[in-house]
Amino acid sequence: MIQIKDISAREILDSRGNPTVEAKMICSNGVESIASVPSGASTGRKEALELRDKDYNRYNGLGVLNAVNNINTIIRDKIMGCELNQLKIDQMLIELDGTDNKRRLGANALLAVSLCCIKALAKSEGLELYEYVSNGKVTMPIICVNILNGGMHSSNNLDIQEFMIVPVVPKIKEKIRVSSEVFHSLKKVLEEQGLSTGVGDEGGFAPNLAYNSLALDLIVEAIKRSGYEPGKDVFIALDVAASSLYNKERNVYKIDNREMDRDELIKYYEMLINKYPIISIEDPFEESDLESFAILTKMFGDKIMLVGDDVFVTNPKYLQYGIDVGAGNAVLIKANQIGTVSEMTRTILLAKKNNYKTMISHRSGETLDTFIVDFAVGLNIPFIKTGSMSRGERICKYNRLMEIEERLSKNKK
Ligand code: 2PG
Ligand code: MG
Repeated sequence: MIQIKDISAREILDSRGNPTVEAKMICSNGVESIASVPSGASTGRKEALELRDKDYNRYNGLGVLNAVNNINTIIRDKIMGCELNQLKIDQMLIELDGTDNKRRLGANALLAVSLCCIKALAKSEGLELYEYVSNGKVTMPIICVNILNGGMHSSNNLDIQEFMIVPVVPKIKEKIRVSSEVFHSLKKVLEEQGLSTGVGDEGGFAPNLAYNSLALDLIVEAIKRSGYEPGKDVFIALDVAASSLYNKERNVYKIDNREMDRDELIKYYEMLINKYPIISIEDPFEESDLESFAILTKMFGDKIMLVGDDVFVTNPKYLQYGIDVGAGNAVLIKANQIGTVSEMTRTILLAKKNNYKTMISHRSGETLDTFIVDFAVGLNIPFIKTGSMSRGERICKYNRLMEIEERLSKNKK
């Protein structure tokens, strides 16, 4: 039996320069593993709690010393000497925390430990992480590449948070090449129009534009300029992150400086879907409005993917509510929304059982940890979104995807 010999944590910085948790585990067989936890900006209200110190003398209150300390004391005391077993350790963490949203120890503390566990298990068997989590079958995912940033991920005037391109050429290497080419074409298109080519939190360009759908025109132009056909070689996916556009008092959404009620917003989506090669829309309504989400799914669910992020928060309970009323046909998977690998896996299984597609996702605040890529491949998650074709914390995921593809093709020979 492999035992956990030690676990320790430290405060590191994420890609926005904010503190986050890194943990290191040492096992009785000499295996060591390290994991770090990403952090969101447009978070769902029902996400597991990311424990922040709220000590405004440090990092504007965003320090994670309490979460780190929870690993170094409470969690360490509990799991030292325990069997290295994912389900058992995750269950122990959940019980040790004892709250419904991980607010005592922090989902950031729990996830760091849970990830160390699964990485240590893989290493102990001499396997890559994607091999370890796989049940024998592996799939290279379709990539959704966020080349234009708005919403809470940049300080420009775009309301829609993510404008992603989805190349459908075979092979990851080709998908990444096409994405990079379109990204660079988009830069030229923006430059020609005197628009900013500075990037947002996820590495996509973040220009001010006269209206949101102009972003789609520019992207279509960039796809064509790169020699590809929009709607054939390259499609478009959006994350509206509509909770951040919603005015609760007035029950309206604000897009292009215009207030829209639910029906107007549905018409707006209908226009976008008819005019542009859109294959996926994430969080089209604010996170508690399952009814509107279900209406949109009924209208367009057989044509495009309707992905729930803030509305389901990778939680089987909330996903089940959605399934019951037919809201969405896909779920975004973010491990830190729920806090442990086992719970994340449960959500994936529930989605698969109910024919909901899954898309694994980075967070807008990222680290160099590439675990989402290995989970995508090993758990056969058909879609991954992990940012733009710039910024090291995004690129390392694409490089890992190419590395895995190379490994898999060598294995076949
Ligand atoms: C999202 C994510 C990732 P954040 O809304 O899907 O792109 O953003 O990490 O800020 O929640
Ligand atoms: Mg989202």
